Amino acid sequence: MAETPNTIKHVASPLARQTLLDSSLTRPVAGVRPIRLLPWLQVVKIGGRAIMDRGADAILPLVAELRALLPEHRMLILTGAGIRARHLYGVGLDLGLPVGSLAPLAASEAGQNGHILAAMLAPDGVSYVEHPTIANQLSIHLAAARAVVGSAFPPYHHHEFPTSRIPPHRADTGAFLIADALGAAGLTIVEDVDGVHDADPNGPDGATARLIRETTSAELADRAGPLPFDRALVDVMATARHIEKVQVVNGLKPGSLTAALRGEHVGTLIHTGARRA
Ligand code: GWN
Ligand code: ATP
Repeated sequence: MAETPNTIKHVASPLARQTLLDSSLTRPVAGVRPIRLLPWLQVVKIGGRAIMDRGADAILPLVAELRALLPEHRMLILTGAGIRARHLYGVGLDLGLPVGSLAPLAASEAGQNGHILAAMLAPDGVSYVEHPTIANQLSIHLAAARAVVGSAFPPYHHHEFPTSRIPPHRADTGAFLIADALGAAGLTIVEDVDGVHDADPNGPDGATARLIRETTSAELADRAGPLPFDRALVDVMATARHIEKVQVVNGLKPGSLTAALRGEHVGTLIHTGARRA
């Protein structure tokens, strides 16, 4: 009787016979640059505390600006969590809740701000879309509308890293991770300050704080002191695959976001670790 070849049982894979733990073995396969899924997409992160918590005075002019940008750009607008999450951290930490319990609760506040912003843009065809929709169905939604709104928080939930008691991966990090994963054209972070300063402009040394017009994620990693975004953003910028620079702009100054999306240098430009192909 002829021998039955058993090759059909094997799936050819360059990674089949080696450990995934040795990067010198995986690099020929895993070291290639990923494709850009949505290269025409502009991601815009709107500060929860910096913009949304200020209410109508800050939100309405920004809504008008976003509305005017719709014919020009296709956007994923992501909102941060703001003051309600800070209150939640206070209560939760007082009770001793672990970071993995706090992360999804804070994330829901970012979602609430997104629902508010999307409601204001509803007459323009803009809707809030859920995390799973952003992950899997963004393209069809952006074929139907020029922009959508979502939560900027990453859904790490109970898997949040226990490196600190406050969730280290918050809205700025989440916005960057999704922008880089989608291979978006850019990320603009909308704050209530003109950009990154050498000290907190609203802190004790605020009077002498100077704007840093251009910097790198490596320089920011070496800089002690607070930043206008989560520190984890600096880490994820270092290993970025697509997003080469991020601009931080002042959303309280009308026209700043528009200028940034047109490629003008109006705030702080931060160069990441990603290199042009
Ligand atoms: O609830 O406002 O998405 O888009 O991180 O998870 O905590 O969830 O646990 O699709 O999946 O509160 O319910 O909530 O903000 O995150 O969402 O209305 O499973 O559309 O159900 O990854 O919105 O919410 O908070 O973003 O950031 O139902 Mo909300 Mo958020 Mo809605 Mo979403 Mo989380 Mo879902 Mo989710 Mo949960
Ligand atoms: P979220 O979206 O998570 O609610 P946010 O982006 O709206 O947050 P903050 O996290 O409060 O807002 O960050 C903005 C604030 O960061 C500024 O108002 C400023 O006072 C402060 N800040 C701290 N350090 C700096 C710095 N080095 N340069 C500029 N601003 C800084």
